[in-house]
Amino acid sequence: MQIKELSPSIGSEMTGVTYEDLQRPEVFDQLADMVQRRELAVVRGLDITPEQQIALASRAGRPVPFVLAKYRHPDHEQIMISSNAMRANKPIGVARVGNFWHQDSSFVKDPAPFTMLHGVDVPSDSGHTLFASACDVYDRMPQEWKDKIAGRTALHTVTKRRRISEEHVGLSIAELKALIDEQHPKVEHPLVRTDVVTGRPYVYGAPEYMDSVVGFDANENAEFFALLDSLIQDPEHVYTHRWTMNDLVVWKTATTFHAATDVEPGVNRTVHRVSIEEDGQWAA
Ligand SMILES: O=C(O)CCC(=O)C(=O)O
Ligand SMILES: [Fe+2]
Repeated sequence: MQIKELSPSIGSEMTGVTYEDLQRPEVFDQLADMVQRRELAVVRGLDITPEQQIALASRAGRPVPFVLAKYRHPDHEQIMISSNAMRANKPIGVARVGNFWHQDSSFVKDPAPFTMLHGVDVPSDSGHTLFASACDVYDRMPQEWKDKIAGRTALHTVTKRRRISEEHVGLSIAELKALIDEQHPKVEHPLVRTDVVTGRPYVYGAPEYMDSVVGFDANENAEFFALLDSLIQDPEHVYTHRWTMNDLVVWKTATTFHAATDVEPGVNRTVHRVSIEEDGQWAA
């Protein structure tokens, strides 16, 4: 077994381990430590079944079924199929999941703290996943802005990213926005939080999932969102995960900004996604 850091600011990678190795408490604890201290952990080439993925997730916390039933794995409700592939002219899963910078589900009151993806059919030349540490983003923020956001909260929303579906046909844009606001009321979160394990402060809020910072006027808000975008997307501090077959990728949803990149035309990409609630096992 080898462990190495994937980039200076985020991510650790474990290679040369099997599912059987992960049954050993010291190996699984090592994985937990990688996730907790480095925000993101990759186990390269882990050949596991959906049952085994769920079993691993259950040792971290409680795997929770995806909200939309039609995109759940047919035999395992805890797995969401994130895929652009078709079978018999029907999508086998949800395409274009997370193709913009975000922290998972920050628009809900209590997001699940861990996400686990298994790369079951992944291209190597596209469909990468970009990651940036929210702790590192805070550290790199100019002091003037740290002072401006200290003690503030932000309103989070899914409105900018909610997809249009059949129920929306015929609505005006204004009606659609009103409906989304009603179905997904904005939630307020502190803008700077502290990680319970590392004690590091981090920024909680990605511009695509935020409406505004409470108390900022429109100009301050636009300036802050532009600053955040530039800090998050700074190429010097982004780790690009180039998938290899069967990679298992686990991250802390609060301290990890990430974005999926496009898949080249004509190529399939399928990952199995499990969202993990805190259940007294891994601290969250
Ligand atoms: O498939 C990916 O690369 C990541 C998509 C994403 O944002 C997620 O699953 O939370
Ligand atoms: Fe995501």
